[in-house]
Amino acid sequence: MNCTIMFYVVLLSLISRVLTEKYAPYTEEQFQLWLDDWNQLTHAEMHLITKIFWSDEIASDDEIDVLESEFEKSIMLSANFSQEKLRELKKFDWRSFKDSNLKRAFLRAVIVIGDSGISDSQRVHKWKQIKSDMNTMYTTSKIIYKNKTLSLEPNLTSVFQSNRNYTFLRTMWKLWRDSSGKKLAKLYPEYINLSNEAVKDYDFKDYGEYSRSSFETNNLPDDLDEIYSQLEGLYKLLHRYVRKKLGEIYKLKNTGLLPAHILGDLWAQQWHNIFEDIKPYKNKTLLDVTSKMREKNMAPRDLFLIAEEFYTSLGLDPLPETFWNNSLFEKPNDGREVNCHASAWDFYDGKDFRIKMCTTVSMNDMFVVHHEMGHIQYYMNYKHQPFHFKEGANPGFHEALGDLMTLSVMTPGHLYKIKLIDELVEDEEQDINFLLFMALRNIAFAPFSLAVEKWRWSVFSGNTTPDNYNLDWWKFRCKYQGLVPPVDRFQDDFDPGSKYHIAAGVPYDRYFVSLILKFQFHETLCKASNHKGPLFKCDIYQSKEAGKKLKHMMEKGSSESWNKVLYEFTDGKTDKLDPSAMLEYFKPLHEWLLKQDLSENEWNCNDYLDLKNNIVHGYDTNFASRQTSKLIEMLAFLIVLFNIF
Ligand code: X8Z
Ligand code: ZN
Repeated sequence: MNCTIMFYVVLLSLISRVLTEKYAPYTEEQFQLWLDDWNQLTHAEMHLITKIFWSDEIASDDEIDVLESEFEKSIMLSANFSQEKLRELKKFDWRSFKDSNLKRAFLRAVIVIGDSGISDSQRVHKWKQIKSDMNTMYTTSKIIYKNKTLSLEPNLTSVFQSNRNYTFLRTMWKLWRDSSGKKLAKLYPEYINLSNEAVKDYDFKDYGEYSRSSFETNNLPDDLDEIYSQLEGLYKLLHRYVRKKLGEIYKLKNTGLLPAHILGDLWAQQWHNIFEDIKPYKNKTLLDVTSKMREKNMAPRDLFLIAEEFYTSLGLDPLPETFWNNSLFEKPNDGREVNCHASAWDFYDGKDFRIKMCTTVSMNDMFVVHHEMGHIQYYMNYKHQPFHFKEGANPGFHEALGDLMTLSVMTPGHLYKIKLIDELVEDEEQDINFLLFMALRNIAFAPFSLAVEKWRWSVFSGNTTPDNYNLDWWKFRCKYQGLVPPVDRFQDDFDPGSKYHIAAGVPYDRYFVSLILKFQFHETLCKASNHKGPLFKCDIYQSKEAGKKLKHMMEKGSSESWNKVLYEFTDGKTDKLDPSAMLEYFKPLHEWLLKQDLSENEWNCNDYLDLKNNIVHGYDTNFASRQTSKLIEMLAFLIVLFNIF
């Protein structure tokens, strides 16, 4: 051993002895001290890191160069700090704690730093680098079509919203996957290995189990399956209705499945953009108020003002001046490469909260703005909590807050109140139209969100190996959503990486949970605001009672178990995720769909999954080859016939 190494070994053992002794004998009282220390340091650390991340996501190339080294330094600093804290944490015997608040604080701390288990600094660095590279690759992906460069936002998003040319959409669908996901394919296996390595230190089986631990149950996959089984009937009816209508438009064949590129969205995750093409009652008023918003010359910032007004009408606090000064509301047109995926930011100083969004003036974006502002409201309301409780009761609560508002804002009654529709027509046909629009957004989203996370859990657990990444992706998407790709997909394609949350490593189970929760919240708040009549007509606008309940829930952050928070919020109705409010909301549509003349939809994914050759057949290729084989059969029959006579 040479002198320098010797020196570091002695130094490290001294440091570790000092640290070990600082909190010894690892009692409950010592844990409180540990928490106080950790909180103070983490707030400061996270404030700095968030500032760097923010600048990295919106800065110009020159600025990025300057930030790069600061960024490198800070991620290593934070990794070392968390690792040291994780080591200390493991020494406390939390099961023997008497104070339940401290027990909970302990479990929250494990969630916050439980993925800091990689001790080799080069490997930590590699993990952070891969994550950052995948994120950058995705957010800077562009496609070239007929010598024109198209970006995801606003170009491709708008193509899928409004273009109805089957083959053009198919081309765009494939080009996006070639230019985004496929490029990430090589990095993903290493990302998975390192993620798993990062959580092994705290006895999590794999990263999927670690990420599920925020939901405080060992049973999340089964729980979600059980909930979905209650929604599946309605989804399948919706699927059959959509297939019938799109079948008429595009002359689709009757396979029970749908091609994934004609549902108004690049990932077929929410289908409301095709509403106008397939709505049952054609002569009813438009539900999409985009044209009205543009007619009124609205600017992106106006959408934020509308959303803020909704929140303050409930008695919640207005946004601070810093929010308006520091947020990014529009895609810069000075050549900067910003990450356009909408997000809300907490800078952990109790003052600075921001939204980053490349807003376009459209109804769709108006709802995204409400969604993001829900995150900001949560941040503002739990700002007094210690760091480990600065989260939603579970991650689904955080996602549900803003979406909950959109259930009110989208009602024709509300849009009329805020002068985005001129005339309010309320009859059964209009109701069915409206509910279909909402089902295309919400019911269609349930199997998508489940498929995404089921795939990722399968990858983390090793059930899905790199060879089968793409094949299994389509297995899940076909099984849950009844969708197949429009063109053949091969082993070297990596379609999951063409979705932001896979490329950026953002969990997706939270959106499924939030989908269920928001209807439970809506039901409770409608009752609190004295709403009479069907749930789908309820608008909680201006209800101070609803606002009070929300504030109370948000202020708790994650300081209590989500079951307890939900129980209190629903006035003792339930402490569980329960889709019955959602089913109640859609009941009139469900009954209407049952009366329609719709063909059965037992879909058979095996027709499209060629396991032997690791190919997922495209909707059209399969059709063509099936047609050819039918033709050959017919010819053979004719030849035989010809020979006989
Ligand atoms: O990513 C988001 C938000 C930010 S948390 C814009 N959402 C998911 C997605 O876009 O896939 C909201 C709905 C689902
Ligand atoms: Zn969100």
